[in-house]
Amino acid sequence: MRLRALLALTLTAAALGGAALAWADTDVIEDGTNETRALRENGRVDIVKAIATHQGKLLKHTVVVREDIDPDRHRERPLLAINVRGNESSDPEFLIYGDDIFKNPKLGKPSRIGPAQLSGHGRRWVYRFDPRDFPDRLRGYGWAAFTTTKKALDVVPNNSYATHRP
Ligand SMILES: [Ca+2]
Ligand SMILES: [Ca+2]
Repeated sequence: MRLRALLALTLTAAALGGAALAWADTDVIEDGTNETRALRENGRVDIVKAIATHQGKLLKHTVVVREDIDPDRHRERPLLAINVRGNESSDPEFLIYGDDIFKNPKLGKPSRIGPAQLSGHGRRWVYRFDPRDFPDRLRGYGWAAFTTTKKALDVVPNNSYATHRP
């Protein structure tokens, strides 16, 4: 009897936890550190964690790296890949970098479709953007954060997109 009660309690807690998460709709993706030599040598581009959440009507994506960033090093800014079509391994249809959202066509160059807001402080970069700036708005979407410099590359999540709902 006691065991059953305990089990019920655990299940309730799990259900509540799930509900709270669904309500907050926050994805937190942890990443390894020092994965490659280049990432070992430059902790400013070694992603530790990537988070997708909301701020009012805006989407907020935070990228935490291993060492304090230097906001003036533009090449070390993280990018966000946004996937709205195709499977987990398909190319992203949109890219967000710095102050801009780009459409990423299969052929040809990316073209700007709207504004993004990037701020950086300590070990965090924070992107804010409006899902209404995307064609057909942005409903459920896959996302991945990545850094890419001459030597280093770090992608989070590693081999797929995380799914987020505005
Ligand atoms: Ca990493
Ligand atoms: Ca795609």
